[in-house]
Amino acid sequence: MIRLRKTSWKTTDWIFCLASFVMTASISFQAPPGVSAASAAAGKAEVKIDNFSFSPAALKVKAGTQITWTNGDDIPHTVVSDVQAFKSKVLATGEKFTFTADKPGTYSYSCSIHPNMTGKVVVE
Ligand SMILES: [Cu+2]
Repeated sequence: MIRLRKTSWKTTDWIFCLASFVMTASISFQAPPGVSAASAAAGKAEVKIDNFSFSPAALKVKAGTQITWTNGDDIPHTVVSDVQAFKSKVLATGEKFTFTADKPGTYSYSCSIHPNMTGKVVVE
């Protein structure tokens, strides 16, 4: 009798413990990823430089977005706005250039080494 009661208490304790762990885990797993995923999507954009072209060639972002160009070519390139709103140094293979697009407008840019390489950023 005593042993049976003890066993049933243990089982209840174990289930309660497991249930509270699952609840705590699901709460702590739900909140942070949802928040960070949303802010990452709104705040950052990527442009790849590959095979003598910018990809995407035309990028539309919201004001305040941080844009990163990465040179994936074996050849050095630059990222220079037509009106000098931004200007990178010469980027070697794998190097990055970052510009935070604060002001709305259309920014045409090119590679100063290869002027036929052009791109456009539209900031809303
Ligand atoms: Cu270039």
